[in-house]
Amino acid sequence: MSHRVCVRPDVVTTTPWLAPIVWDGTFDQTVMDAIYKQQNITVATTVFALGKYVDFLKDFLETAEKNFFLHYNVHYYVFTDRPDDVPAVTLSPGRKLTVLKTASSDRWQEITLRRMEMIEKLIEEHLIHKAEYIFSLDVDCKFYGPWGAESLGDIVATLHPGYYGESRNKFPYERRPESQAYIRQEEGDYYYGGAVIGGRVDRVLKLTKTCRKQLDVDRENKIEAVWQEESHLNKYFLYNKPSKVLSPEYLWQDFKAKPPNIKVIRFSQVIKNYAQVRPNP
Ligand code: UD2
Repeated sequence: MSHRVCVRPDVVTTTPWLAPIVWDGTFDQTVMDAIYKQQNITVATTVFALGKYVDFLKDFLETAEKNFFLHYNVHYYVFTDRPDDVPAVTLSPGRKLTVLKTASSDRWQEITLRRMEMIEKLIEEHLIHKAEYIFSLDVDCKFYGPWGAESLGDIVATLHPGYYGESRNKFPYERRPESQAYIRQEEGDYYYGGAVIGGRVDRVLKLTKTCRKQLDVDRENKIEAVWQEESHLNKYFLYNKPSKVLSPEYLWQDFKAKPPNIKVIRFSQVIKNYAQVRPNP
């Protein structure tokens, strides 16, 4: 790769605070691996599969084993209320899976937003000295392309595929001042997806702790942000800018056609029947 030419003139590759936005062609995989391989890092990966979402695990894990941090130490942590239904997927050397029995809920909103406190606890009680990096990923997704060390950074956000390139007034931020997730009309940089969060474990601990506290305050005030923990995540990133931003190559949606500026889809939400998989409407 030449270091003199702009390799992706068709997309924005840097945020206004000079964090890289990762697109295919903007990084050299060999250099990335040379940096991180010598550190012998472990990438903890949390995935929640409660209720019928346990059915998404097989494809998620099988495709992860073909694409996600190949030849690195990866430790999956599967939170589920149905441990017996976790599929047996053969893992490559250096890769582990731990099942964590988790209480269910009859509200999907509660399931998605409680991920913050569960990740916070997992890091505090277990991961802080066991892994260097962590990713929290939605389970109703598949890997279609390589995802590796180029995605690592202190604190990593992902552009939501539904809103990248949109103007700020279209972002579905929480607009009620009563919620801790409130963002004013004239604020906000991007709309980030709740499906992919990553970074160094201590930095993700700070993120999950802060969001969990804000969610607690909202709960006391009997208000639930429009997109649950995703709204609080967007508020967090407004004041704590991500050090690296992943392009929608890292969070696509199967129902969307691939535009020319998406050269490779790495991870994508599968098409699901919400009425069938969620515990409540
Ligand atoms: C969006 C976000 C999601 C989350 C949610 C907020 C993207 C692409 N998706 O997706 O990350 O922020 O809005 O409400 O950014 N889950 C279960 N069992 C359930 C319900 C959910 O295990 O019964 C888990 C599962 O890991 C799932 C995740 O929670 O992947 C997110 O839930 P969703 O996929 O139903 O949320 P969705 O599609 O509205």
